[in-house]
Formats: sequence, structure tokens, C-alpha cells
Amino acid sequence: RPAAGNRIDLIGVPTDAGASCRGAALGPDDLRTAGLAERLAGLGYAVADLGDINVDRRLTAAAEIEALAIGASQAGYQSLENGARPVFLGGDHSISMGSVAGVARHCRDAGRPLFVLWFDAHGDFNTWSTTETGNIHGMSLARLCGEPGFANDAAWFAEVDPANVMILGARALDCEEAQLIEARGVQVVDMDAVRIAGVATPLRHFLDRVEAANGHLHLSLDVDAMDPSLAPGVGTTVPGGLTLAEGRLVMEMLHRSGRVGSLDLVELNPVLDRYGKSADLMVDLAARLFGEAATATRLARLPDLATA
Ligand code: B3U
Ligand code: MN
Ligand code: MN
Repeated sequence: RPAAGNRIDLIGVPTDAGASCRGAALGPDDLRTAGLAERLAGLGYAVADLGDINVDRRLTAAAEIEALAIGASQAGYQSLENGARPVFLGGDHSISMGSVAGVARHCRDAGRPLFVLWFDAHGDFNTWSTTETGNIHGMSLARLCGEPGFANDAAWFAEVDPANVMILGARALDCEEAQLIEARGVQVVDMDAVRIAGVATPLRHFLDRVEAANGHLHLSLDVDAMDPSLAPGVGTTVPGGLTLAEGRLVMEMLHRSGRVGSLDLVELNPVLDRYGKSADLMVDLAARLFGEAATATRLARLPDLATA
């Protein structure tokens, strides 16, 4: 039996009920087809594909999202209790309502502070009263941070402290959403900030906080944070995203921190993808997050990059 920390559980959450267009429900199988399990196994991990959480297609969108949230929360909690690292395969970003809630329950029970890196072109911080679209994938972080208007009293749910959240790659926040993010003290490193200071410096500061608190770090990776030229297979493309070099640097710094205990891979829409490009990118980023290409030479340069 491989050592704890060396085990990865893949948990498929196939839904697009939170998005404005269909297709993200096919994401889990597309990530499997792109070879995610094999790539991670090749790095020495014991990878278990736990399959997909069952969806009842007769439900309304909101009811489907709720049912999957319960399933994702329970599967993620169990995976962490078993000493593995859960990797949730979306699905649109509404799946994080459940996945991160399960991680938060584990952290609460283990007495460890939870930090969340929300890697996204969007803030996903709308509520039912601020949303301009009615799309639930634009509300997942708000719900996790305890905004009112959501049914958050259930046993499967636990909140995230907004002070422990960093949004990275943002460039499409709605007006009221941005005000709410600011009021709650969520740190936003938007693309202007990236152009001015780069990704490494703000990420270094965030990781230092996680380290000092002996925290668990969850990465919620919405592939639309990346530039659409690299990731065309997403429902809401926003120009001016992260470059391949920036995305890889983020993943390598996260790997090096040794703090990432759980991961969402969301918003891949295979119907809109071109020749598997976005799926391949997500597999590449996940592989780097778990240590691929982390050669001594390259890693030795990271502290300089981070403090420059
Ligand atoms: N903020 C908008 C757009 C959006 C959020 N997440 C995605 N798009 N992928 C909304 O619908 O709340
Ligand atoms: Mn998102
Ligand atoms: Mn997004």
C-alpha cells in the first residue's frame, strides 16, 4: 500500500447545469481520454479512478447541482480521510460547491486551516441577488464563503474563510460581484496585477501564509484562467489570460510548496475544444502540479523568480 500523500483519487462530477451552454458534463471522460490517470501514475502516484458521481438528468438544474454537491462533498471527504488526495473532474465550476465543502469538512475535523486558490478568469462570487446571468457556476465561491441566500445548513456543507482565499487570473468580474469580493476581504490577483508584478510574487506571499498556518491548500483550477488561445474549450472565453509559462510556473510553485491536498479541474467543454487542446493543457498543468518536470535545475531558480 503506497504511502499517504502518494495516493490520488479521481472523482468525476459530470454536470453543465451551472453553465450557460451545454458540454462541460462531458469533461470527466475527456480528461480521462487525454490520459490524466496515466500521466499522474507515471509520476509514481497510486491513482484510483473512482468513476463518476451519478446524475439524475430528470432533475432541474438547481436540484442536479445540489445532488452532485452532496455526492462530491462526501466522496472528497472520504478520500481525504483515507489519506489520499482527491482530484475532482468537472463539470462546470458549480461542482466546487460540493468538492470544496467536503475538503472544508475534512479540514475542520482535522483542525487544519483551509486555504483556497481560485484560479479563474471570473470571481464566481455572485449571489442570487447580484447575478446578471442566473448561472450557478458564477456563484460557487460566494456560497462557499458563506454568503446568504444559499441552503448552507446541511451536514455535507462547511464554509471557507474568505480571508484565506486568493483569486488568480481574474479579468471578468461583474460590478456588484467585485464589490462583494472586496467587502469580504478576498484577495484578487487580476490580470493587470499579473502584468505589473507577475504571478510569482503574490503567489509566494500566499503560500507563505499557508505554510505559517500549517494549512491545507485546495486548488480550484478553472481552465478559463488560461488564455483562450491555449484553452479554447471553455464556455465563456475571456481574452488576455495567463500564458503557458505563467500557468506552469504557478503549478510548479504549488508543487514545491507541498501544500496542495486537493484539486478541482473544471469548465472543460469538449464540444468547444479544438483537437483536445484544452484537455491536454489541463493534463499538463495537473502533471506539473504533481511534480512533473520539477528538475533540480529549474526549481533552484524559483526562489529568485519569486522574490524578484
Ligand atoms: N460572472 C458571470 C460570468 C461567469 C462566471 N463564471 C463563468 N462565467 N464561467 C456570471 O455568470 O456570474
Ligand atoms: Mn469558475
Ligand atoms: Mn471562469
